[in-house]
Amino acid sequence: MRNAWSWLTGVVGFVLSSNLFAIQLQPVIEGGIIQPVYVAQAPGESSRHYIIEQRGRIQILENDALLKTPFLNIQSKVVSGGELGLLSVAFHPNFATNRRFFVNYTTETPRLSTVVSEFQVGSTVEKEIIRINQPYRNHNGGQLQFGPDGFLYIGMGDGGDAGDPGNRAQNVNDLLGKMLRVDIDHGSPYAIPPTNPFAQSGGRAEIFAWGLRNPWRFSFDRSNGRLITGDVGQNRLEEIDIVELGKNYGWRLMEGKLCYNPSSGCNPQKLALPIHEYGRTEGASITGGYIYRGKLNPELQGHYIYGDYVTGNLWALKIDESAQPAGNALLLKTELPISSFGEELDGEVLLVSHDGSIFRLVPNSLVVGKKNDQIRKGIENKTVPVG
Ligand SMILES: [Ca+2]
Repeated sequence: MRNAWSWLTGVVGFVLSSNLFAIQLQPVIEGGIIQPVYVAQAPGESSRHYIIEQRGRIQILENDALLKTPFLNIQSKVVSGGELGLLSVAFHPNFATNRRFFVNYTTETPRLSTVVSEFQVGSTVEKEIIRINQPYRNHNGGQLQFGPDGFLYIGMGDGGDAGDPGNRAQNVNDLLGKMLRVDIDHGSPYAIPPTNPFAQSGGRAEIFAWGLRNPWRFSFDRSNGRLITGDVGQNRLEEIDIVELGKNYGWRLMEGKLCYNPSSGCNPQKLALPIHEYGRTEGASITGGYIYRGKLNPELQGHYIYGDYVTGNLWALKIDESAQPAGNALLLKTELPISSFGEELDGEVLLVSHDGSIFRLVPNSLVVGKKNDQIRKGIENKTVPVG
């Protein structure tokens, strides 16, 4: 489907000057998918992309064509809309042989809840891993990822509404507002990794870290195993956190590096503060991405690619060897509703636009000839060097 001409004319966004980051968005798919919220590849399947539609389907894009039959259709179980829906998929590290995969969705049957379930290719049997009641319709987290330790990580938001009225994120006896970690290869339906901070006592054994507001999207750096999340803010600050075992990321005591509740005099001493934050002039809802480890954009090596759902800004935050931020750069003002990012098997990073498109980050230098006439969104030249 994609020939050389369509590849060239299909590139949206261009950069007028040669610059440290000359990045554009190359369409992977435009149209045929409804409200995509995630894209993933499965181990060993480089020609396939699994596209998660919020309403409750997973479509397969194979060699640039959508397959007629969805990979999964659980629309009858899923309540969708706003922050609800089928929110992500994670393939078992041994998927190529065991065919096991996991999904995270919200349901209203019998009551509003997050469900993480396991399926196996070729079977319609659903094995429920965990079900967590949701007090409100927003802040459901939704990301699943397997860590380098082989455990399944589950991002849980504070359950809503605004300001975490039940103070759930700070309550270690509640699974909301947490990063959870479970071992789905042992136990039934799972075992607790023995190094989880409350594996023995003191709180819910599934907790890996807490004090999160809504870790909508998180990922692992494939180079060093670091867990990095965007945490969606309340009224003032969007933040990026490096999430480590047993740490408290502050919410609702703090929003970013500011006191939230109490509004002054909060004590940050025992809290882990974000490595980066931004305010309302830049965006209003962070979408966490991936540390870039691909080949197409060598200048992005080691940068955390992330964006904002509301403004469409796309950034790269350099993170150094000691996990410290080393410069943030605005790559593009896309004006796209950036619902997610995805990482391909070869490390390239994809951007998911909620309005029905998926793009790959590619360098400007790959484009030859005249500037393309299919720029849809008025993407500006706003790349700036790291500084
Ligand atoms: Ca925080």
